[in-house]
Amino acid sequence: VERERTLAMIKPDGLSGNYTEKIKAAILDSGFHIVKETQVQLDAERASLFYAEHSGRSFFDSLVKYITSGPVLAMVLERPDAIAQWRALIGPTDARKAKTTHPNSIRAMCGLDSEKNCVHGSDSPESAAREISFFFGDGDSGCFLQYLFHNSED
Ligand code: YYY
Ligand code: MG
Repeated sequence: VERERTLAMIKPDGLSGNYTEKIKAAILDSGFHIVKETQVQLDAERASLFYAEHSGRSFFDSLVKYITSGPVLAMVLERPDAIAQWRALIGPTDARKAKTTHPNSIRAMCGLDSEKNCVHGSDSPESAAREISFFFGDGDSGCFLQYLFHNSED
């Protein structure tokens, strides 16, 4: 089976709640390799870019506020079928639902509700490629680096 990469992110409540080691243990126990990681503080502009597909949704402003409320830890995970396997490990979007239907999932362990759900996972090969280059790409492909570059010219 071909190896695949996905973008995982521990959200601010996951970091502030000291769940990082538990989440990493679950990742490694499930056969993923952590290929790259970076801890960054997103601002509203970069957070809005990351969640661009949700702009206009009722929860968008609140989501941006939450995801910028503290640093996030982005990781590139690799294993066969990584995208689907990581989605399965984190559980459903609504952490309240996760606690009843997927009690062993990461969102059941450290999430709170449908917004504060402590972790992110790419949902397709296209979003995995976009999200990995958002955090780790260089030059034109990296939104984070592009943003820094943009600002340094002001
Ligand atoms: O991919 P996933 O994170 O499981 O859910 P999405 O439907 O892509 O939504 C992205 C993000 O938006 C979700 O993790 C929390 C937030 N959100 C929300 O605050 N309220 C909702 N009703 C749905 C999503
Ligand atoms: Mg999603």
